[in-house]
Amino acid sequence: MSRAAPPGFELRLKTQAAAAGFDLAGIATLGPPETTAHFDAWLDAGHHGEMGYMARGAELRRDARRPVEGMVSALVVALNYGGTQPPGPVARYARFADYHRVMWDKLDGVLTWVRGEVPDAVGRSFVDSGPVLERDLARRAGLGWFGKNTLLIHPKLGSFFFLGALFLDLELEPDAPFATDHCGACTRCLEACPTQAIVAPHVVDARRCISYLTIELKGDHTDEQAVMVGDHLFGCDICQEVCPWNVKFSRDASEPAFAPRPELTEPDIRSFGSMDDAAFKARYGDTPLARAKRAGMQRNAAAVGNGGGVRNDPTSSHQ
Ligand code: B12
Ligand code: SF4
Repeated sequence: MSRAAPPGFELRLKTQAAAAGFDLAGIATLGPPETTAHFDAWLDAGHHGEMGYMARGAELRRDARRPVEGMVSALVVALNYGGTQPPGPVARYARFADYHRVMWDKLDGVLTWVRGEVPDAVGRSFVDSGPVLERDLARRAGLGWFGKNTLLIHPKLGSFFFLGALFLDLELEPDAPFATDHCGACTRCLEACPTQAIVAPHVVDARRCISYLTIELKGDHTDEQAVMVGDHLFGCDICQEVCPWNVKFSRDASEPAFAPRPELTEPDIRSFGSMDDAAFKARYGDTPLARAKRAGMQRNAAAVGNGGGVRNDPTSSHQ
């Protein structure tokens, strides 16, 4: 059973989120996403590739009240991870320890505060971890618009941030959804993507996306996929790097846990070939690279080593 929150609770909740270090915070009412039709079309087109979990969790994603019974509102947050770093073979979000724990700990801290205010309140944190269309929720909470590269963009922060949500069984006054779209006639991200993965504005075919090919795809690369990977070892930021909103508004991360590690900013790509499981775990076990596992990283390193392609220089033709 959901219940009402005390007067003025919403503002104090967002103040707590800011105190926890989140850069953006807003409140949304849980319910069917406004973008369900886009999600369904994406699935129907097979754009999810081998990410079976996207199709399996589809029914839950079609209504944000379904993943956890009794939840009616969400505090939606964003945490900047720093778009100011130079390009490199590892995407910026993966150059430090895995972000999920950092976000969960902060959200847990906010939930502890909530329980101080409403003692029997129930909450559940989501960080890229559940069957939730996080960008839909974030736009509804007022955090930004859907860029044509599909990233959620905030007009004063760009898009180099993680999203997370604290679902609550409290009835909260929602913030106004982010109503405007600031992409205008720009198409830089579509043009810059070296694999043409943005098949239409707002639509990424994951099967062509370097991020998918180096992180989510299991098994070997086909020759064509190895060429598409180019010199990307893990993830890809090109469609964000070229975005004028990032060029102008990206800032250094203030979260100490997001300080880039040398072995991830300038990795020794050849070292992956001879690495055993124990060495991989010791070096990368607490980082996002663990998701691809040693075998996936060796596959990626081989694709890079074969000179699969030349990195697009996003600054050469678009600035
Ligand atoms: C699956 C997934 C991927 C897949 C598919 C990406 C994709 N575009 O769908 C792959 C592996 C390729 C991927 C890559 C990346 N990802 Co990812 N990913 C997800 C995940 C788990 C689900 C996304 C999803 O639901 N996709 C389905 C499609 C249909 O949804 P969508 O693209 O988000 O589109 C929504 C809207 O744009 C809108 N929409 C769709 N079509 C249209 C058309 C119009 C006209 C309009 C107006 C709207 C609209 O409706 C959709 C549904 O709400 C989310 C976490 C989560 N649970 O939400 C993280 C998430 C989206 N990823 C994230 C990140 C950081 C990345 C990378 C930058 C990582 C990297 N550096 O390599 C890249 C970016 C590549 C890109 N351009 O998307 C962040 C994005 C933060 C942000 N600022 O937006 C998220 C939110 C994780 C997090 N919690 O922080 N990702
Ligand atoms: S590069 Fe241009 S079109 Fe793409 S997301 Fe940024 S503003 Fe929108």
